[in-house]
Amino acid sequence: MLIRHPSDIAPSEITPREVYRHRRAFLRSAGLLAAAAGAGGLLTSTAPARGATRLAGLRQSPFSTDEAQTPYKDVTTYNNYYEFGTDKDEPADNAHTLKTRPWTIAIEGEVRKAYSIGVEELLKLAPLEERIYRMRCVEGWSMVIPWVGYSLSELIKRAEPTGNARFVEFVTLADPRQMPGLAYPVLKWPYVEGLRLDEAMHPLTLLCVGLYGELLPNQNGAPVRVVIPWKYGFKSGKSIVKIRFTATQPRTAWNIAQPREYGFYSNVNPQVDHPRWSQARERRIGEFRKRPTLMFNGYAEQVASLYAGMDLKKNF
Ligand SMILES: Nc1nc2c(c(=O)[nH]1)N[C@H]1C(S)=C(S)[C@@H](COP(=O)(O)O)O[C@H]1N2
Ligand SMILES: [Mo]
Repeated sequence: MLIRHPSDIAPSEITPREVYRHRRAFLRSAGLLAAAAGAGGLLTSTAPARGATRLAGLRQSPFSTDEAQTPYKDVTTYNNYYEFGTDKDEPADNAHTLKTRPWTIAIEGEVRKAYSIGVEELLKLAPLEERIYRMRCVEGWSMVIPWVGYSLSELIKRAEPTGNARFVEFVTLADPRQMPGLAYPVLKWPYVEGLRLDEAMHPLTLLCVGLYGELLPNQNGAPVRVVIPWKYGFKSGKSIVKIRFTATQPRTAWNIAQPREYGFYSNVNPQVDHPRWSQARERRIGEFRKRPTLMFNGYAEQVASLYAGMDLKKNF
């Protein structure tokens, strides 16, 4: 088998024929896994219905937008989660093989108190809030999603980062038995993302465990992901297993794949085009006419000060 180095293959190079072949492989492995899981597997092969575990007593957040929310159906069937396939509908079809319990996140690196925390404990670490955020994908579409979670800073402060900690790396699950997409070198697995420590500590940065008042569906990154609403969607890593504090800037999956196209910061910026397309406008899912993209995705008032004095064209 010819193994191409991940940096040699950009997602844009994947031809429809290759995608088709990959999809057949996905269906085959997903089918086997569904059968092994018993009758439950039969029910999960279609698009999800609402009915995941409801999260009670959510606080409303002052950070929420009052814009119209993207329908649940679109939020949960139009996804990027390449570990389950590169087509938008594949994560919803395939992610039922993701096993989200038990689940622990390891918090380590430049911290005084490294610790591991299970997902049940994580759900109780701080009061859960509903945060209705605008989300902007680098591909040019956007959604408004009622996430559930609390500020990531709650988790970080318990670790007591040392004076050397300047960045945070998010490592996500990479298990080929659960994730058929790992068979293809579309990205360097595991999918890794990162933030500067002050970005990670910003109150808008959400440790996310749910949406639409329920636990996260697998295709949206169950059981726990981050959501950084002023950055392009790919910064918001799904199904996180490790949070590592570092002195140096982490290498990230998209930056490794295409360094000219995806920088470390990836702040939503209508004035900085992607090398292959404009970022000035976006299509809100469900709308026909494109709307202008806002600086920092409309969160400039809250986050612009993080980048004071920085050249945002260089630090794209
Ligand atoms: N592990 C992992 N996280 C990921 C991705 C991925 O492929 N793998 N895709 C990213 C991209 S490009 C986007 S736009 C968002 C989409 O999140 P959503 O499907 O919940 O809207 O997830 C991000 N997080
Ligand atoms: Mo994205």
